[in-house]
Amino acid sequence: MKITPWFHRSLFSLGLGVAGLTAVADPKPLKIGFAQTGAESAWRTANTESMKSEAAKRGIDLKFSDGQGKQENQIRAIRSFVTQRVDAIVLAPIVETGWDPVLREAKRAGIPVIITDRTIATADESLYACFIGSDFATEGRMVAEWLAKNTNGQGRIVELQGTPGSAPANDRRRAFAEGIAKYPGLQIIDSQSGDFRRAGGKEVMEAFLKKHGKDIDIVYAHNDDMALGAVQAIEEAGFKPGKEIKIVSIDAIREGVQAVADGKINCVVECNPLFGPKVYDTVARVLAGEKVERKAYNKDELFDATNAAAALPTRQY
Ligand code: GYE
Repeated sequence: MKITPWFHRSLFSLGLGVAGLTAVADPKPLKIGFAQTGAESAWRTANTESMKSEAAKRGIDLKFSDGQGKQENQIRAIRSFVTQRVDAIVLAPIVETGWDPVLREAKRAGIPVIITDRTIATADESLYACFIGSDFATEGRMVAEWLAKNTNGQGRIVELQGTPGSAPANDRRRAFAEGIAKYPGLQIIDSQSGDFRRAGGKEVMEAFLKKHGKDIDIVYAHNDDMALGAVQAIEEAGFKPGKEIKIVSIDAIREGVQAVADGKINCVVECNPLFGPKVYDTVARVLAGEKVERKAYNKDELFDATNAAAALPTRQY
């Protein structure tokens, strides 16, 4: 077996080192640094809550950093985790590129990095231990298929993109475009970023309505917060969301599923943010030197008028 640099350290953190030989447990809790993107959406709030509450439950000493939507803040946080000599680093990368130098610093310090939520683009796969999150391309494809089925393959679409350069914006955009390409009657007539924020979705939708007016049949939003912002903009412009203008989006936050039950949004594809337990299980396995799945995807469902109301009572976020 190849002994990774973090393997030795982890034995001590888990109380199995020299102390383990004499059956004396190491009381030091596991120290984990988590570099979160920010607080842009309800999805993000639920994700942060899952990571924090699960850490508290397990007695993990969690160093939490809110990147406030900026990659440079996240890079600074990772550097500070390295200086603090945490046992492991969890990163939810705001954008896909630009992580190699700081991940190399973590690697040199022997600290494993677990990428969660959003993927990164790197030529050096040894810079992180594994990825845990959702398959954004599948989500985009599911939305496209639902639309094709429920519109007879007809409609002019405006797209509300997520944060530019982020994996979910890139993948949801590409997979959706590929998905509707088989239906020439479905056309994207405009596409802009609302940065995954409700206010951003509302603002961009207002501009779309000014520019395209009645030409808009469908809104494809990369997340529910922007879809809910679009609902507001559409209502204020005197149109009926969900009827005159169909809306489809991704996340399935409670408010999104509620809007589907209310007939204002037509379909939401789930992107489950509650993977704190899975992340800490995986960190423990990585620290124990076990082999883990390179990319572990959460399973996501779809909600529309047929099942949204029934799902509401058990929605967790
Ligand atoms: O869909 C959006 C959030 O990265 C999957 O980020 C996440 C996305 C999620 O702001 O609401």
